[in-house]
Amino acid sequence: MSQIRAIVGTQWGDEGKGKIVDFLAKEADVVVRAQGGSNAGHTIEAFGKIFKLHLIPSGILYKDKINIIGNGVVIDPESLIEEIESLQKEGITTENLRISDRAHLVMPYHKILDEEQEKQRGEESLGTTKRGIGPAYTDKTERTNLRVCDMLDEEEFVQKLRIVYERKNRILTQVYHKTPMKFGELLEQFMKYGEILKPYITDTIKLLNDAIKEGKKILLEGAQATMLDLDYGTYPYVTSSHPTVGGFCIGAGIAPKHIQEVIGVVKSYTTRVGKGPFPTELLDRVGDTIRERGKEYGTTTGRPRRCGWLDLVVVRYAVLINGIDKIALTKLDTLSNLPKVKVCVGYRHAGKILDLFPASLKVAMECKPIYEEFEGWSEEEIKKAKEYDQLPKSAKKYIEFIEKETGAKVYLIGTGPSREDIIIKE
Ligand code: 2SA
Ligand code: GDP
Ligand code: MG
Repeated sequence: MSQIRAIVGTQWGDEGKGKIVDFLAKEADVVVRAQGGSNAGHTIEAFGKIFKLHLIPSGILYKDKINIIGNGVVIDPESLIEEIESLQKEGITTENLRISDRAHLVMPYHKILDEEQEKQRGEESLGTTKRGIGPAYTDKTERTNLRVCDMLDEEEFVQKLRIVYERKNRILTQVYHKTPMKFGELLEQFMKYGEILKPYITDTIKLLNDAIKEGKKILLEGAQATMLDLDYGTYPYVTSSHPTVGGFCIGAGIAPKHIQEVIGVVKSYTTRVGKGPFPTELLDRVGDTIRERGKEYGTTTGRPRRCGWLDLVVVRYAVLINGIDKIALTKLDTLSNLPKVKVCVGYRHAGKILDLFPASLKVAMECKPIYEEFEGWSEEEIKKAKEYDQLPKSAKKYIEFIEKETGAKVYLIGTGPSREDIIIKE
């Protein structure tokens, strides 16, 4: 029987999913990205190098694993080709990469629109990555977007581009005062991308379902996270895809019944890049210390990430929505050397206690976290530990508290950025 595991972000992203997927990929045959686009930034430290992946799944460092960019991903071919070339320069083969013929394209105008819409929102901007994600998914749901398969058929591409071209140019020139795009140039550019990417493009739904029939081990790699989900996140401060397990089924083309295990990636504290409510945010020296120690800067944009205490209201909510069985707890080392470590267990709002995340942004902004306090631990103690029992008592207390509060068992513990810095808790 095939084994499918989903790896999902439980907070606002950047929990360390890339590192966890790379670790678990050792035992897998196929790794799949199912949503998002080049807004994602997944970091893996291996062979003494740092790899920053955006569209390519985090199993790519193993040459014997198939890596699929699924139908639910929005692909900016320019960014993908750049990523392929930069991996090849590092000696990583991309022959094992497959791209869904059904995936949607991020067009140059999507990137311009993302940037311009953000500018137009002014104070109300969402803090997007400006990678064209929102406008591309908007066109997908509007049913006017171009897809990967269209790049392989000039006639189809011309016909579909013609439908949107005039209108996009009107918006670009009349609303945003940009220079108009040239039809011929766009066409030539995308035919070239199609030529370069052709060897990778295939029906990944068939590929994946054949792999399931053959009993292969498959990892579904989430990008962004539950609190950025279009439905479950802090709307409108969310991304335009579904970075939750339901979204992975749609975006990969597999039936939910095939998923056996869901692993939620939880950072030992919380970060958020971009705007929106963040009840446990630390706007003081402790927040700055965590940012510097954890190198909390956007992997794609370099933006400083907002930092705060671990919020178990958020993690509990993610456990519920995704059916999380096990937790991969990352960056325990980053939280070292603090005298006290706090964890939010509930919110106080209008005389009530909330233990799940509220729908209303206004309510979320007004929530006051209720904290439990823990003794800290030293980095030296964390770095020395190679097994669970060797971790300092205070850190074990922290971990077991997370298990008790969320109902999910901690399975992996990150003790540093490198591939080897990981403890398996049986
Ligand atoms: P978008 O660009 O439309 O998806 O932005 C909408 C919101 O989603 C957030 N978002 C992210 N949050 C955390 N990490 C992401 N990836 C990069 C990273 C981000 C970076 O790994 O660091 O480099 O800045 C990611 N992608 C999207 C985004 O901040 C908006 O709040
Ligand atoms: P992702 O988007 O969830 O894959 O996370 P990012 O790669 O954007 O951000 C996580 C950052 O933390 C990366 O720089 C990782 O190399 C790093 N990281 C992951 N796990 C650990 C850990 O356990 N300890 C430390 N110190 N760094 C980690
Ligand atoms: Mg990231």
